[in-house]
Amino acid sequence: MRKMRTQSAPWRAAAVLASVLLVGGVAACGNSDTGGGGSKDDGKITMGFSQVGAESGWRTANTTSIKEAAAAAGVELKFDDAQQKQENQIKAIRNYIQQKVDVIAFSPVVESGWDTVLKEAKDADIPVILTDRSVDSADKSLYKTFLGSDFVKEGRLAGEWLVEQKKTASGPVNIVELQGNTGAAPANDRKKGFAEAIAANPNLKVIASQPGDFTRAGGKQVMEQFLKANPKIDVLFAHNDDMGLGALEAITAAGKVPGKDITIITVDAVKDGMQALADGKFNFIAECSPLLGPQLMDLAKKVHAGEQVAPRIETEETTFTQAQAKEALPNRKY
Ligand code: GZL
Repeated sequence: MRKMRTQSAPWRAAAVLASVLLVGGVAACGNSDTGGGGSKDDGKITMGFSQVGAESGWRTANTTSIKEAAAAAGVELKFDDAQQKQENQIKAIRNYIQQKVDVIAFSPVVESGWDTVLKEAKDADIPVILTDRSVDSADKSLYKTFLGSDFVKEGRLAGEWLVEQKKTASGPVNIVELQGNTGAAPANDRKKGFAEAIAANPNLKVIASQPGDFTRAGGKQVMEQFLKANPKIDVLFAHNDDMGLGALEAITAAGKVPGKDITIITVDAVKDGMQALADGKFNFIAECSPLLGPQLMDLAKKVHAGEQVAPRIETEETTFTQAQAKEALPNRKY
């Protein structure tokens, strides 16, 4: 049997280091052969998530839901806040492709301009899930599924409630509208649904409609302009609670009573909005649930495993009057 040559200590250390690096290298190569690249041997999947920003109470609740659900599901989450800029989301998605994550999920800040980067993800064999907001890409193979709300329905429910409330109005009912950020799916679709619904009563007229970017500051600033330019405003339709809450400050500062002098309808039903509704400052809210985290993690595991998933998964939502808000508030999760 050949006598093993004992090596000196430095040579032995070098040999150990070389073997460790070799094994490590094989493991890394092995990972890159598993398609997504992010999978660890422990079976955990890695998700790269690009979030719109932190513009509203809804967004904060949505981020919390995603982070908590990832932890509960054992999904390794890489999270990026795009500060409401599409170029930041595109940069984050490209980073996730470079890092070879297993799944990419994101809430597109606007509907258009995604085809190039989504094609890069497809070419890298990384499945993409759209959550909350959708894109207008004609090529539906660029993403596996959409998980979120029907924004047109939310706008329609808001409009239908107003039509019912104003069915006995004899003269014009002047409506001002605070839109979400320009080009965003919820802004485009809520505007569409609301307009379709109020067409039932020709007395209902949108006399001004501007973006308030889904923020309280934006809602306050634009409402101040509306109040200066329009002596008679009967209704405010805000695409989210936060812009409605910002508008409250402007309405009160103008010496008007919100919820009475000006009927206020919003969307989301976050806690602060529901409190304003229960307090009589808002009149109606169409719910938009931010609690998408658990469903998103289930979908991520399915698409990573190559399972077929439905192309569109809509969340269950309802609406609230002032009385219903008083009743629901104690049990609201967000
Ligand atoms: C809707 C979501 C919207 C919320 C706003 O799903 O994209 O963005 O309605 C949020 O509060 O800013």
